[in-house]
Amino acid sequence: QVRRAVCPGSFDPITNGHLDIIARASRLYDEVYVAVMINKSKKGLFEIDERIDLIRQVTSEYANVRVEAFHGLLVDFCKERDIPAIVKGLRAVSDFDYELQMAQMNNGLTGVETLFVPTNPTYSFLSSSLVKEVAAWGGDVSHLVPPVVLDALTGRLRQD
Ligand code: COD
Repeated sequence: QVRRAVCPGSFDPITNGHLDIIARASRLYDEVYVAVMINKSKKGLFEIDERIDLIRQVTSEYANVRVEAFHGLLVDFCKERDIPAIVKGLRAVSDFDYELQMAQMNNGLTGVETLFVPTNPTYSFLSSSLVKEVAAWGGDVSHLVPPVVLDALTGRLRQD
């Protein structure tokens, strides 16, 4: 029996915090899916294909990680691929309330389990939106995202 898990998110763009959770999940499971949510009502800084491309580049050293887009319910993504576990990073108690609601809802829908991994404290204040805001105003985010993501951010923000 292959043990599968999914790390879902928006990843607009992927940060070192996301990457830490994906790397740790890849050591715990045989196959890890990174599921990039397509949200038609919220346009991100990066297109879905760009996000996927960046995630593929920074996870290329993990042979058991695959990256896919999804829309609709996460539980359906899991059901279609026979994935019994969702792995989420917990940054602080502020994440807990909403994450618990989603975990309980998802479990009620299909029985899928959610496992929480405590964030590396180095990244507990880190989110894609803060990275974008700091980078947009010229702040240094080079320690918060992988080098290819930094390049993509710099390129994108220069265009705007
Ligand atoms: N350190 C560690 N982990 C982190 C960090 C960090 N600094 N930052 C983020 N993470 C982890 C968290 O586990 C987080 O949940 C995940 O990475 C993704 O983060 P984001 O910000 O890219 O993505 P979100 O929060 O926008 O993703 C939300 C989901 C896509 C998971 C959620 O909306 C979802 O499942 N949507 C699908 C629709 C659905 O099924 N809805 C019903 C839910 S009950």
